[in-house]
Amino acid sequence: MALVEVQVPDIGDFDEVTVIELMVKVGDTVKAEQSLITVESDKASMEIPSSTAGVVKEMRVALGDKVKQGSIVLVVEAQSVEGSASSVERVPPAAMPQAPAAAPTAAPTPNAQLSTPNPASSTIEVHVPDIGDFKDVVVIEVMVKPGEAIKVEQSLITVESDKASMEIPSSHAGVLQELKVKVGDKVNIGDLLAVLTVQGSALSVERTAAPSLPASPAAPAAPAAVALVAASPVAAAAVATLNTERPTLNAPQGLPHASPSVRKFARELGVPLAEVKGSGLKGRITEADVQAFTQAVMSGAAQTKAQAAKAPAASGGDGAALGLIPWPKVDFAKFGPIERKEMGRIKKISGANLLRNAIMIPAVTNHDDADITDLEAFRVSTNKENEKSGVKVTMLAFLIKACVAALKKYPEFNSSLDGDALVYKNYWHIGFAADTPNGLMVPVIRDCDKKGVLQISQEMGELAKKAREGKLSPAEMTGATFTISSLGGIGGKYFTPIINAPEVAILGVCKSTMEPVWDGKQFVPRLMLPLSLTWDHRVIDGAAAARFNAFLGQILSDFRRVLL
Ligand code: CAO
Repeated sequence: MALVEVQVPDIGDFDEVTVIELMVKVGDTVKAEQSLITVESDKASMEIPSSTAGVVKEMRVALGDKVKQGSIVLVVEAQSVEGSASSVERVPPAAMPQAPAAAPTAAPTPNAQLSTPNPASSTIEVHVPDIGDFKDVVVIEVMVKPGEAIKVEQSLITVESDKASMEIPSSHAGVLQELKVKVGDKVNIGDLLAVLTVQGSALSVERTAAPSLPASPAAPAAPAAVALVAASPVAAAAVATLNTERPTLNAPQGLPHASPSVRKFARELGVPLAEVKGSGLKGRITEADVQAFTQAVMSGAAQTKAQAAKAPAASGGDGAALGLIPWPKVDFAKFGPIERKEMGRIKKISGANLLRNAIMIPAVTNHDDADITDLEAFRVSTNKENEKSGVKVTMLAFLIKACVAALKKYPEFNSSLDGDALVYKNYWHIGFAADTPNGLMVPVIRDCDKKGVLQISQEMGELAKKAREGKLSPAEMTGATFTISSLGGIGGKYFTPIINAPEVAILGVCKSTMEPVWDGKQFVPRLMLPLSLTWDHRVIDGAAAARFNAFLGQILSDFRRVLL
């Protein structure tokens, strides 16, 4: 087994590029051509592959180091090389097809074929320059648009292979007349990129070196002379000297800061890289960052911007997906002192659900009053009798039983929409809204048709306690067929509750009050309970809703009807 020092190969005119990612560590087994590190200039990034298979024994570079051709990247104990363990060979990767070709460094040499009489204006075709062994590189960004004035060396597009990305700058100044490529196109050396209109002759504007390009046909005659000129190849070193004020670790402008392989990985997963937070050097996005982002989105802990636009969050998103005008952005601090507090998890989740239900369900609310004078008297006396048992019978428990009777009589209220079909449920699980310090929760009491008021009261007390303590299990919050939201203990007259999809109706209950009710002969004091029934108009008609409320009222005024 021989120890082999793997060096940075010929990377053209890239001089002193920065190590921005270490892709292997001591002890790793590497294959030939496996990427070892990523290096980056201000215009290109590329991965340096190993020419030797073996086990990494020593890393000779660290993040942030500057390297150039011949720098030793690491020492590998080669698997297939004979020799003593102490012998050290220096082996640069044989060929580095991933590296961009050398930039032209020669002084500008006017291309004779460009010669034209000095016309008032001429056009220049800008072609893909010699980019070394890169084949079918993908255009991942177009940085200019037609009509734009282009400066010499201004980047026109960014291209990317699976191992390197680079910006292709223009070698000429002029106005971009036409762009011949778009994002996603694959380009090769010599492909036409753009047509520029230049003032004066093409020669008069040519200031940078013309890269070695295939010979091209001569331009048509003036005034619209067409000259075939290549864009300057990536020429990191050359470009860097023109842009010394730019930090060397910048990603290509406008692109997330990530290596080509990470970008490819993100593309394959459909991850919007611009939304991924980089944990690497200077915020660089690593493969682990992309994985973590994917996991967060899959688990529902995070949303992509596209998802957020489709399913606006509790705050309302920006409404763009609904074709609405943008949500008003106000600097509240302008008007007085403010304090910003992030909403809790439960509020965010319930907010998003409520918003969807409010937007998607054509909901109507019917208000009615139920005479609960006798029922309340019965409840109070029952509680007095049961004082010692510790179980308090609540009005809500009676309401649940009354609702089950009404749901049985009007089964569409206990159904759910499934496409064009209605699913009728032959079980009666009732959810009740519980106000908790963390936000609104809806525990579910199962099989209310089989349980008495006492048992329902008891279960409700236990579930409400669990809800307030944040201890409800998912099973205790799912499966409801109908929901009751009672504000009776707090106050109010009527309100319009939002249906808890996929249920099709919800009953809102407010505080009962003594009211004068006309009995046909006189006004008598009766305890009246305000009911607000919200229903899904796709499933239920107004008449059915009125009947449901009326039936509920009859039961509550004479609870013996539950038995009928
Ligand atoms: N009219 C008048 N008084 C009522 C009443 C009504 N409809 N319902 C209950 N009360 C009274 C009770 O008599 C009791 O009074 P006492 O303490 O004097 O006995 C008090 O209010 C508390 O009632 P309760 O113990 O029976 O509790 P509850 O059934 O009213 O409420 C629960 C339980 C979990 C529903 C409640 O704690 C809660 O969280 N309510 C809020 C629900 C909510 O937020 N809904 C809105 C959702 S939409 O945003």
